Amino acid sequence: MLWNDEFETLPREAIEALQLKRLQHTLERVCATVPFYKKRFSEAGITPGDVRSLDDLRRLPFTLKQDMRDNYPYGLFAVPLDQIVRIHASSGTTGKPTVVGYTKRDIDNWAELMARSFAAAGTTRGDVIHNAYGYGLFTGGLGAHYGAERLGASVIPMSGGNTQKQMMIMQDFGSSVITCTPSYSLYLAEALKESGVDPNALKLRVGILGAEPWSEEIRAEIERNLGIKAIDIYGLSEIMGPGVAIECIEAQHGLHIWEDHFIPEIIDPDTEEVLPDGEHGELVITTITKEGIPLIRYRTRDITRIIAEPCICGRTHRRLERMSGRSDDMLIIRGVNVFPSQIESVLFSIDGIEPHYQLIVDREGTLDTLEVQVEVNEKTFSDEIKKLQELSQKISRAIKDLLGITCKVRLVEPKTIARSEGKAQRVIDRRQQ
Ligand code: DLL
Repeated sequence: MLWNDEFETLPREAIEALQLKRLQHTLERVCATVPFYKKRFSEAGITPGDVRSLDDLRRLPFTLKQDMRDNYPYGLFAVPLDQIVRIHASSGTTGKPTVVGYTKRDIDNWAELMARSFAAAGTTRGDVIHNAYGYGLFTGGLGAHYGAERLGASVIPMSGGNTQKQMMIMQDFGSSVITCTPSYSLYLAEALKESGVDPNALKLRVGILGAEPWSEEIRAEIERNLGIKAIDIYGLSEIMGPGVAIECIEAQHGLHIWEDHFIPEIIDPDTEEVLPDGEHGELVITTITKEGIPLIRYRTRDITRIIAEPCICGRTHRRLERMSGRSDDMLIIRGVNVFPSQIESVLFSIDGIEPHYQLIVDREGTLDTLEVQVEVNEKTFSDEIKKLQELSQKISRAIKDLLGITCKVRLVEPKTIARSEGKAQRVIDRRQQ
């Protein structure tokens, strides 16, 4: 179902004309209001006036996550704080997370695009939307919430966790749509089974799942175990939050990226060359309607390709293929974004251990697990068991404090972790995608 017939079916030339107009306006604005962009553009020898076609976009410099950290917290905002009505931040980092701010109009556009996304996923105002994305600094909860309200559906603001209660509400309130991560939906399916509830007896019919990588195999399992249609939704806090792109229920193949608000490009992550439609590479997004924190050529690090062929649903916005990975080492563990370097900094702040470690990420049942294997030095190794236990508890507590995730710590003898001659293999990800 279309939510906004006019914009969702704009002919290609009209989308591109709108994109160019909005891009030019955004460039003028960021150069006038954000010193970072003014400097970057002048270093690159380009002014907003030089951008006369969409092809000229490739002449502009990229924006990186590091740029957001360097300008923490508000340095990239394009409006004064009194025009910002909401602040979110990316999960998984303390110290310097990436911070984003929304004006009233940004929140309005986000709600609109999420409503559009819900409609594309085949949901309507008649649905009871059980929103199990986390509410808080993470964009999932509030992003889906505002969109579900804009759609006119009945939204249950569940947030994450407390699976027993989720199951009770789901049965008693007649939830027909669930919004959560794919892994949590599998966990719920398992929990329902264990408590003897037949998912087919529930009203549940659609899952709008995202915030972490998943696969066609996992989709099949979710659809089978919960008796629902599972729809892939993509987004990132830097660009807006959930609702940047979503699959339509008609095709369930490729995620329509809302091109009247975002311009996608695919680049080779090494050479930074723009690749033609259809080729795999890193997704780069330019926002063209955002007021609070517009981003120019933001490198998402997500790997995908653009599907330019028309879609059976009639929407004219191009599609992104399901994300197949990342071009950096960021891991997503139970929905939390984790960089191995963050764990490394915890390890290195603790006495008695060597700078050799390995992170083993796995999946037990449907939940991600993290084991941190770290070498202790000779002196520590000869300590009594109790001391070693204290040490491993100290490490796991420090990781929990920093990242909010529980992990298992295994202290190993000196020189047992394989040394490598090239890049160290710090991460072993055994989760099957
Ligand atoms: O995860 C926003 C979101 C919330 C999207 C709810 C969908 C649903 P961040 O916490 O900033 O924002 O994490 C963004 O998560 O760059 C991807 O690497 C990954 N990601 C998000 N959606 C998908 C997806 C939210 N459908 C990062 N498939 C992104 C694969 C995804 N990866």
